[in-house]
Amino acid sequence: MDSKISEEFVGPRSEDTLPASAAAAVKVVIVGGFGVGKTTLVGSVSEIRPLTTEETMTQAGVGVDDVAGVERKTETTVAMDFGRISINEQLVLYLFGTPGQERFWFLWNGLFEGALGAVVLVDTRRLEVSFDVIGRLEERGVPFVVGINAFPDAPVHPVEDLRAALDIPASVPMIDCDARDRGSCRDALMTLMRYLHTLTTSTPEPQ
Ligand SMILES: Nc1nc2c(ncn2[C@@H]2O[C@H](COP(=O)(O)OP(=O)(O)O)[C@@H](O)[C@H]2O)c(=O)[nH]1
Ligand SMILES: [Mg+2]
Repeated sequence: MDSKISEEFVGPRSEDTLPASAAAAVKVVIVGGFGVGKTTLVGSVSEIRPLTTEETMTQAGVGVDDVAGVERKTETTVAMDFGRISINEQLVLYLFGTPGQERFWFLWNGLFEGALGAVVLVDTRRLEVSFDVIGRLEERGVPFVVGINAFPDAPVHPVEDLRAALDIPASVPMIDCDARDRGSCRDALMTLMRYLHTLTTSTPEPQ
């Protein structure tokens, strides 16, 4: 990442400066259907002012974006969210939130380039909005973990029921996650990092 570019985006804040010890930068993508909390998550954990391309939803989205269950949502992400979090002195994650709406899927190619993994956010009131996104990650072979975002009026299901409903393999971590809570989002990202680590250290299945 060109630091000059991010300075332009975020302005001169002292925490924008990466520690000299930062040795590894990892790209992580935050995905999920419309209104599941992607922009909220990036905003909660980012140590730089997140870049977001949130726009007031216009008439153009009427009948195209499914707002059932998120009627109070008045803004939508038109291109992406971008943030940064330092996991420790050496490891920095760059977070890219991708729009869930199908009409933005052409952006996926660019956004997934070089990404090591993804966090899929789901809203238990509307699981179906994340189905397609999960299918696309599986097609591309992008490793992911699932964050079950806690909306107050959302039905609580045992995680194994959610796993079955979303058809998520037993090996893929599923965790509770409150997109508004920094610690909770950080835990979700740590779960992804640990999962990626197990994938690189586990022996491949015999062919
Ligand atoms: N109660 C609650 N509301 C949330 C949570 N995450 C997001 N929201 C709200 O849900 C709406 C959609 O979130 P947003 O981050 O814009 O979704 P996106 O379309 O996935 O980027 C916003 O009004 C958020 O304030 C959460 O964990 N709990
Ligand atoms: Mg958004």
